[in-house]
Amino acid sequence: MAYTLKDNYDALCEKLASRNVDIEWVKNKLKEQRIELPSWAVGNSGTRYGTFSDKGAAVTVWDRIDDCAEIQRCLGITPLMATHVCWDKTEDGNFIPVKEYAAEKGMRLGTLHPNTFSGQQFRYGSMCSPVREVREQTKEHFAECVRIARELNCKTIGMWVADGTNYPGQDVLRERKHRLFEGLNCLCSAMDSDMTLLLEYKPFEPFFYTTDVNDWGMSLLMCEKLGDQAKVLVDLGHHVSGVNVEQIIATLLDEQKLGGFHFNNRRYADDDLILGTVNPLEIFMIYKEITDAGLDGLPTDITYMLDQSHNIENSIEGIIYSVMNIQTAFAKSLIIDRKALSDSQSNNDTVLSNKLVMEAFETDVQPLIETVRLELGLENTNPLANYRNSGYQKKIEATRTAVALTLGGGC
Ligand code: LRH
Ligand code: MN
Ligand code: MN
Repeated sequence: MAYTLKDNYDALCEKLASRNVDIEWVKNKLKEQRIELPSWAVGNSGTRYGTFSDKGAAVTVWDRIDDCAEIQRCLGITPLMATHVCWDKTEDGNFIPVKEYAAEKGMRLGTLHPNTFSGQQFRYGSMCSPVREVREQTKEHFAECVRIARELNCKTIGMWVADGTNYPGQDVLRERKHRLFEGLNCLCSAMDSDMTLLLEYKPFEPFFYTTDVNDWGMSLLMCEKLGDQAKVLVDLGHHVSGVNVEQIIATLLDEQKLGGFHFNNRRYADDDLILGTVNPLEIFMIYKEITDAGLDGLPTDITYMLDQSHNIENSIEGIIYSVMNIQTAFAKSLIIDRKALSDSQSNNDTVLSNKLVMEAFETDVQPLIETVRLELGLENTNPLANYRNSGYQKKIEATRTAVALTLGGGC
């Protein structure tokens, strides 16, 4: 006799009740979870050596909205599309029709990303450039971005400062730090009081000797100076090998300075791979820190976003699969026997403490997540299968014309 979802769900609930887990609380948390979809993850993307063309890949901003709406239909927890000012406007530079079309498709526009990397003027950086005119242009761009965010009702601005240098002696590093603050301060001061600046860090690339916002320390330092409206954004791919990201998360949560995430997986550098494929323990432990902080009464108002590049896999499938992995990690973080863990930690019982955390990590939470999906009103319990059976892929392959692939140009 085959077990039904209800059988598996009931068995799981029984197990979790014995572990001091409040199942209704867990389900509510899973229902409230939201992940923003970056417009640039649908469509063709690749490496700096080339891009493989996918049949039916999104070409226009309208295609990207359609794809994000389809992803949301399958998942139910991704109603926001994050935008980039260079890429997500009409041909004549308007944003309002983009917002309106998104709304028609049941989507809202999420975090807005200014541009500091695409354009000839950025050879020596943007706000940190030694060239005064470039710094001024960048500040004007920031004012324009705030105006667009207001128009689109976006409350978060995602700032990746691509600036850096390639050679020792190329520029004066302390002066660059001053220019950085001046530029960010200009952006922050232009923002409305209900807007948040999310400051992303990255150790290297596109520059390789120094990067002006190279790690969480620099991002935190700038955010501290900028005030309450500036918070750190952690892109999981933006660390050198071996860094313990969950400890960074714990520190930022404690300082009330964790603003957002760019989710992806890395093996070597900024690989932008599907989340949960390389290191599922990391994302589980990150969510554990967030859940713990929330239970301790700390604010956990965090913007969660994917930032991936689907090079060989179908983008839509890669995104859906990533979000499913995120749901799994989050669910597992919620079912830790925290009472037993607190006791074992008090007794310095190292082995048992780790075992309790791993027990949650190793629990099959799919019956719980599947039940939540049905309670959210989704058509079925498996978003990936839902997409594969929907006919959407066939439709876009038949209706969209492939474009010639080029490497990125100006904005
Ligand atoms: C930089 C980055 C940043 C950009 C995105 C396209 O590596 O992570 O977030 O906006 O990639
Ligand atoms: Mn990123
Ligand atoms: Mn990146």
